Amino acid sequence: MKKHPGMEHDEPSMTHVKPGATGDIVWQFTKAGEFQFACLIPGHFEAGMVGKLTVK
Ligand SMILES: [Cu+2]
Repeated sequence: MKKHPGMEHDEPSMTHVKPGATGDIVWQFTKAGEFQFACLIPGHFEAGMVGKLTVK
């Protein structure tokens, strides 16, 4: 993302929200495990916009 900051992403598994707004993503997992999710805006992952979830 740092190499291509103008790159646009538009996938069903992602959403874009304005500051202070909210959005929804529906993920249907087909197997158990630990998964990471993160913001793709350059610098945001490093700033902590990342999370982990566990599917049991
Ligand atoms: Cu972000």
